[in-house]
Amino acid sequence: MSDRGIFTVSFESSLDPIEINRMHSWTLFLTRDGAPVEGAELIVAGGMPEHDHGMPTRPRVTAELGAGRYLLEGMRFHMNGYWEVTIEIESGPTRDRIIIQLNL
Ligand SMILES: [Cu+2]
Repeated sequence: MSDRGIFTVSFESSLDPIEINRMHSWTLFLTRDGAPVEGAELIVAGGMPEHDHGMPTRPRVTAELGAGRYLLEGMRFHMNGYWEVTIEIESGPTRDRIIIQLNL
């Protein structure tokens, strides 16, 4: 659930489980009030807050797959530990943010 409670985001990784130092992609699924959201702008950044560093790559949404699904490429985590992946969401006039927490 996003910070303001407007959107939900779930993800599916092309690598499951996620392996350290392997480039992979995610498919993000964006909904609002239970319905898929199309045409949104998603800006993704990640990092390890406890280590004060970001990701070694700059992941980007490269394709909209329809039905609220978005292809996120360039995912790579280079350390084990606690990561946060932050997704800034812009859909029409509505903005919100969601943080996905990962223990790798
Ligand atoms: Cu680290």
